[in-house]
Amino acid sequence: MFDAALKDAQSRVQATLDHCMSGLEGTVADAMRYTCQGGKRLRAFLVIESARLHDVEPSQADRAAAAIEAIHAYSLVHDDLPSMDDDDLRRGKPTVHVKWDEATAVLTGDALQTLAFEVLADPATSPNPEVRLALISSLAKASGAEGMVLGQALDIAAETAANPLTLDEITRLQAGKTGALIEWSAMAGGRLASADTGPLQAYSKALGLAFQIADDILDVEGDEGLAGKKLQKDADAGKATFVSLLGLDGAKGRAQDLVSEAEDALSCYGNAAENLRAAARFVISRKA
Ligand code: GRG
Repeated sequence: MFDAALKDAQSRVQATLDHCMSGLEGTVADAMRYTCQGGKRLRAFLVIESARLHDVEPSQADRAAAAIEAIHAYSLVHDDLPSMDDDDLRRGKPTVHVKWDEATAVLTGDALQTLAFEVLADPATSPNPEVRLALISSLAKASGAEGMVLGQALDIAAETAANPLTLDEITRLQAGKTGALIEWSAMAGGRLASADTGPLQAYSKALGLAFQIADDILDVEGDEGLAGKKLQKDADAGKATFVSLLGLDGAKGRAQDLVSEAEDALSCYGNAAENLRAAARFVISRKA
């Protein structure tokens, strides 16, 4: 059931992204389309499933899902730049600055970011302007200087810090870098329905942290072929991670506890939230 739902989310968000970029021409547009291929589409899945829980019109959920995947794709293109993580491979393909050049990669990330807000601002995302505004302002906050950008800045600063980060500092860094977009995704369905987003927020806070711990575990134990990116980077750079701070078994135990916490947060939805619970289990068992 979860596999089918994830596949469905993947094809729906791809179709929506293709539609939203269909009128664009030129090199940056080509690089945007290239960047928006592949990936697990976990964030799109969270939007679509949280929207389904609240009986939101599927076409509206698909647009919010496309918006978050566009922001996520922008962050990956910029993160891969030589001035940041300097990666050659992403989703099993050459990164944008390798396939094109750095200027194209910067512009592609910029254009994907603005596309996300354009998609949310369109009445096709919600006929209610208050809902559109709530989606736009919460996404700006989640991706900006209090959210993902803050997390990325803390991560870059950690590379030259005199001492390795503590567990609290790593947790704060990751809550921004990875957690903020995951939280936005899982809360989007509630926002689209103008419903209480409390349970989805509790679920997604635990899920986001479990996702990042699993990413640190994959960095140590994963297979580069399956992951589609270079691994062991954190260890090579001598960076503190959940694995270096908790040990491999400690990190696995903490991730498992967070999955249970995420599952429990959805008790008010009963069986209807089974796909979201399965997503929490998937996050720590994934190989990519
Ligand atoms: C450049 C402002 C700015 C932020 C970059 C997302 C990010 C912040 C950096 C990516 C580096 C990284 C490996 C982060 C750890 C977790 C993460 C976000 C992994 C990639 O997300 P997945 O696994 O990727 O959902 P797919 O390809 O499946 O979409």
